[in-house]
Formats: sequence, C-alpha cells, structure tokens
Amino acid sequence: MTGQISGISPATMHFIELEEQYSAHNYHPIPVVLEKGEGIFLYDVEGKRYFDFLSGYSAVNQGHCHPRIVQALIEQSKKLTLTSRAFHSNLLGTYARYITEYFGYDKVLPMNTGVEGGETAIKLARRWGYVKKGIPDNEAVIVFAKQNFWGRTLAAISSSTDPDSYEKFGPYMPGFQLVDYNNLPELEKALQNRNVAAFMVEPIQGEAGVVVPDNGYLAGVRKLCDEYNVLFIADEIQTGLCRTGKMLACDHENVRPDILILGKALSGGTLPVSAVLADDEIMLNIHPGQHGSTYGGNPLACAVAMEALQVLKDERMAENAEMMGQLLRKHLLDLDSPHIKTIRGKGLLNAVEINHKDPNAAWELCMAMKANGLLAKPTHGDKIRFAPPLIINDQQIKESVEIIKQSIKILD
Ligand code: IF1
Repeated sequence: MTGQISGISPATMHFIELEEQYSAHNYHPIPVVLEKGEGIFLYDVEGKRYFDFLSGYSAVNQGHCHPRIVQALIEQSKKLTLTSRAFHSNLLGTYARYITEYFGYDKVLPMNTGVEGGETAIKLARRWGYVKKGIPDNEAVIVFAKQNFWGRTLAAISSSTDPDSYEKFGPYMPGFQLVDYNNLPELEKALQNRNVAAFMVEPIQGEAGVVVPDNGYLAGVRKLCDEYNVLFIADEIQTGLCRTGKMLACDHENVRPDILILGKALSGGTLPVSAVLADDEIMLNIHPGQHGSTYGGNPLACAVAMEALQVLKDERMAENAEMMGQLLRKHLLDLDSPHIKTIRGKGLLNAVEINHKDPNAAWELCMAMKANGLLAKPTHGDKIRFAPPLIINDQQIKESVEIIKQSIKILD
C-alpha cells in the first residue's frame, strides 16, 4: 500500500514502513512523518513546516511544546514522577485544590486518558444511583446520545453507534441506552425511567463531525436532569479548555454539569492526564479501594496540568479561540467554494463538509493541503476538521485559508 504513495522521500518512506511492519494497523494516517512541533507549527523529517490544523485532536490547545508547560515537565521530572496512590505526594493535594477551585467543584478524581475519565464518570453515576437515588442493584441505566464518541474501551464502544468502533468486539456493556442528540423531548422520555442514573453527552459532538446542537440544548438538558433527578455528565474532553471560545463549552449556556470530564489539553499534549470533577454528594460515594489507577494523580501529571491550565488563562486562549474562530469561518465562507457544502463550529473547533462526487475528495484535499503546508484529517469520508492550536493569530489564519484556497482547486 504505502509503496504506491508517490512523491514521498526515502526517509519518510522508511519511517512509514517501520510503523506498517511493527505497529498494529489500527490507524490510517496522512503520510507525513513529523519530528518537531513548535506553537502552531509541525515539522516533518525533511524539515518541511506545516500549519497544524488538528492539534492532536485538541490535546495541543496551548500549542506544541509550550515553553512553560515543557519547563514544568522538565523541572518536576527531575524531582519525582510517580509515587502511586499507596503514598501521598506534595503535589496531589496542591493540584486538587487548584483544579477544583479553577472549575468550581468540591472534588477531583484524577485519571490518565480521556476514556478512563468517561469510565470513572459512569462508575460515579452508577454508584450515586444506587446509594443516593435508590435504583435497585444492577439496574442502573446510563443514557447517551447517538453518534457519541468517548474512546475505545469495551464500555465506550458499547454506547457507540459507529460499526467501525463496535462491530465484532461484543458482547457489550448492559445498562446503556441511546437517544437522538439535540432532541430534548426524546431525552425526557428516556429520563422518565426511574432507573436512569445519568445522561452523558458531549456539548459539541466531535467525532460525529463537529455537530453543534441548537442554542438552548444544554440548558434544556440541565433542566430535564434536575426535574428527573438524573446526573448530567458533560464530556468536555475535546470541547473543554478554551477550544470552543469559552473555558468550557457548557459556559456558552451558563450550564454547570454534575460531573465534568476533562482530558487532552489538560496536559497541553505532553502526557495523558484526565480529570473527573464533581461535588461531594457524588464523589464521596466511592471509598478507598473502589476505584483508581497507578498513574492517576502522579506528581508529574499534577505539575504539568497546573501549568497547562494556568497558561490557558494567562494567554487568554478562550478569547483568542472565539475571535480566531469567527475569522476562520468568515474567510472560509468568503472562499465561496462550490466544493464546501457547510462550514460549522464554535471557537476553533470547526469542520467543513465537502461537496463532491468523488467519495475520496476530502482525503485528496487533505493530501493537497499537506503538499501546500497545512495538516488536517478527514472524518467520516466527507468532513474535515479545522482545529488549530488556540494561539494562532489573524495573519496566520489568513495564510492558512490561502493554503486551503489553493489546495481546494484540485477538486475543480
Ligand atoms: C482516536 C475523533 C477526536 C473524545 C471525547 C473522550 C475521548 C475522545 C469527546 C477519549 C477522544 C479522539 C481519540 C482519537 C480520535 C479522537 C477524535 F476523531 F474520534 F473524533 F478527538 F476528534 N471524549 N477523541 O473526542 O479520549 O481516551 O483517546 O484520551 O483515534 O481514538 P482518549
């Protein structure tokens, strides 16, 4: 396969073939081999520079190798990196106070990957359901929205509507139910079941192709969850941490979820760090020995996460994401390209839907953009996510759109 890719240097080919031979084939990357990142830019093994319009799926909101985050990483890594939770560290309490005050919750439960954050939130919700709501044992139901994406574990794929994610990995987790996204009447029907412990939802659906719900949806979810005594779990792993132009996407509707899940940019792309935030009423139903992780809350992660969060505020990244997002969408609209069917998004979480008879058009466009110095990846065939790091400026937005403009000509 890779041998047929034209215009690729021997060095690039070498690294692609190594992956192909020795690494599982669970991804289909754009054929570029990166070796350096700095701010909004990535550099390949030839030294070619690219605008990064993916940001590690929003893990790199603060920009690649942010000097302050890297500094925190280096300093702490020379001192202490892991204690496990068998012992205390001087940083876990410090970090826990920092992040709970930052987001306004009583407690944090620290984990590593995003999907572990989701698993943790669901365990918390089930436990709350049995202990506080009085759901009969083993009958708790968690409701999700169709087209959700929250990771790759067996539980996560059990709520998936994407056959690529779930097919031939069964049997699946029981006690999960699906409703349409952005549909409050259907959600209300589901919540009438007294055994529902929680509704877990992304404020904007990322994997589905950046699906922005109607104004009022999140406020409506909040209201229904209150009415039916159901926990509102917000998966802000991708939408949180300034990506959509606010600290949290829920802030657009001034809504406070009962359980907030963060990941990705919580470490600015340096190591896997996730967090689940909730108040004592929910969090204190889990006792010693009932949940955890070897690396969860390790001192290195604590030091890095505090710096990554502080950088977001100090550099006003929410405000910049809001302004640059508007500029990006405006310039894309101004292209007035017949090949762009829709442009949607909030802040710097955006997607365009390609309009073309060739089902490979989005991939071809990404290849042309790569050749012209901009990296993005198609999802679901015809959509391309445009999500640069949040430190991009207006001149760089203009240059990026110029690259997109030149590249899209190949679809004429
Ligand atoms: C892959 C997309 C992004 C997420 C939300 C939890 C997780 C994710 C809302 C799990 C992860 C990823 C993982 C990556 C592709 C990707 C993705 F293309 F699927 F839609 F970001 F846009 N909740 N998203 O988006 O976090 O366990 O991975 O740390 O290939 O699986 P994780």
